[in-house]
Amino acid sequence: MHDRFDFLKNISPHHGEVLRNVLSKETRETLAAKLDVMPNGQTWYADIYQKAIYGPMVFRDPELNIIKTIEKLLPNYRILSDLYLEKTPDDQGFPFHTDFDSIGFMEHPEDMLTVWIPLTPVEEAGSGQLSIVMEEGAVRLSLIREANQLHSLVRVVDSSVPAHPPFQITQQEYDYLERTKVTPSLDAGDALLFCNAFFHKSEDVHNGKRSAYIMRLVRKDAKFNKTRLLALKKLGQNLAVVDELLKQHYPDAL
Ligand SMILES: O=C(O)CCC(=O)C(=O)O
Ligand SMILES: [Fe+2]
Repeated sequence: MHDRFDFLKNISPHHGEVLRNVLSKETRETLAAKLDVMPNGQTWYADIYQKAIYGPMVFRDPELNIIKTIEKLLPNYRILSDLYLEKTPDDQGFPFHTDFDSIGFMEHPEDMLTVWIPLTPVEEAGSGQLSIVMEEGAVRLSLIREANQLHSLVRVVDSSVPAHPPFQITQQEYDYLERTKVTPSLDAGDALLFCNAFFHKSEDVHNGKRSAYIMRLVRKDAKFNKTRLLALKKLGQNLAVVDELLKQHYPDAL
């Protein structure tokens, strides 16, 4: 039967999936306690969110059993990095964006998959949900943005590459994204899977605090791009992961 979203399955097979109760109450509480005592990150994320820890790497903590939990749900993927974001009414959060100015090191960026897990329920407007795009037109627009980010990274290490005019979105395109976006309702511990190459945005928080634990997954057979890994290293982005990948795949480049 014809499926309206066949095109999505071919680019990113899990984009838009919602998995219920991925992290139990007990795991969430243990995780939250560990993240609570970690200091706020020193990156620009901390200017945007009340608390933002870039790469706490807590998924490796054996007490949480997160690696096994994810392995069961997504056997073709492995967790590469994580991120913790607390958002309050004072934090604007991210408007529509794609993620490759900080994690643009994949040879096939569309293979990267985020597992976004709210630790507080995000069930209605004002609770800090995450919106994604699923319409083919919106997804293709995302890929123009992605190509733009990857091109900029190549330029960081190869100045002979001419600059491209900055990516800009028109009001019509913005209205289209707003009109067609999908905003799933999630309980604490549920997970939204989305492809980092496609536009997504965080919605407003009206009261209190929304917290989310976010994991970046790659396919187990993923290939990494040397030029862009070196560019991210030069920019100082995501160094824990970038250094690990360089050491593993391109030790000669170090
Ligand atoms: O949780 C948020 O507010 C934004 C998350 C996001 O943009 C991401 O995980 O890439
Ligand atoms: Fe993002």
